[in-house]
Amino acid sequence: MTIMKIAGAQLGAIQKADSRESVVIRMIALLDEAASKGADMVVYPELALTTFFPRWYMEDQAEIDFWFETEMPNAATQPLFDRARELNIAITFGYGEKTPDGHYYNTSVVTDRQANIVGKYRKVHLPGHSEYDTERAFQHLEKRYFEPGDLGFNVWRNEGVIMGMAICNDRRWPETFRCLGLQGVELVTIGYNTPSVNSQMSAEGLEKRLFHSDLSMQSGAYQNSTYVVGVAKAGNEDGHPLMGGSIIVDPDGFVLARAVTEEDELIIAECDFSKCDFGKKTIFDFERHRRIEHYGRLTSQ
Ligand code: CDT
Repeated sequence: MTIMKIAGAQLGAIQKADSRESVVIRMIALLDEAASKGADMVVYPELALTTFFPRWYMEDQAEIDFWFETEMPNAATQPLFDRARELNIAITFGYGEKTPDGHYYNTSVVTDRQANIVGKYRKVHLPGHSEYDTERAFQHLEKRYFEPGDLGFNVWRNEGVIMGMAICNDRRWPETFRCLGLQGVELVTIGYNTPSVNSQMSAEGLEKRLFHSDLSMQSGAYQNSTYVVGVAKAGNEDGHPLMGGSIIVDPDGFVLARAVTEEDELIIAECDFSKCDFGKKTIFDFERHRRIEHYGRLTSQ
């Protein structure tokens, strides 16, 4: 039976001019707060080290490369890894990854409590567009700067728990959760940067956007009998608002903790992973109840 205290470290806005070093100081402050509350693991957002740069249209490759990390840990993030090791806390966070052979991904990593990277995920569902779109109120150029992840949806047994990762838009797709659920996942960690307004529908407000975020993560948790921790980068980044709404969800789909600000904010909950067993053995016993002979369309079109 594994019980872990899991914290979500929501980050407030990161401006374009903010250095990675200044963000890491904020991440360490949240890590210290998590330690003081007895956390075993801290979950940070998508692209945690920088502003949400895909909102900016860029053509110059050197300018684009500035936003990507070529190794992890690196000089800027080593203090975060060092502090996590000192505090004996596992962490997961997202960043732009440029590989040695020149591929670009929206990536997250997870560590064990000794700060060893034990898992890596590259975002599969890239929203937005690849060329400048004059019809939108603002740009969302993930398809320009990233390739779809090439690693698939994997799980890792880390600190006694079966963990999987997803990134932002992935949370809106039941396939994400089911791929992880089929591997017995008990904890899905998700970082996100979600604009507070819809660039293509100005009438869509924050309330609906928060609802859709909750709906996606609560249903993913319930339908796969897993904990889900979704953590935002929030606040006003250079005039562009990102919503908060970070939550920790239990395997019944109930919200155990919720962020109430759009700033740096820690949420925390005790997660008893034995609570994943009941759903996995009963209503969501995939082996007994799924009818895969009728699911062919899911992968053929
Ligand atoms: N970062 C990210 O994936 N954000 C998207 C916004 C989609 S709008 C083009 C999200 O699903 O929250």
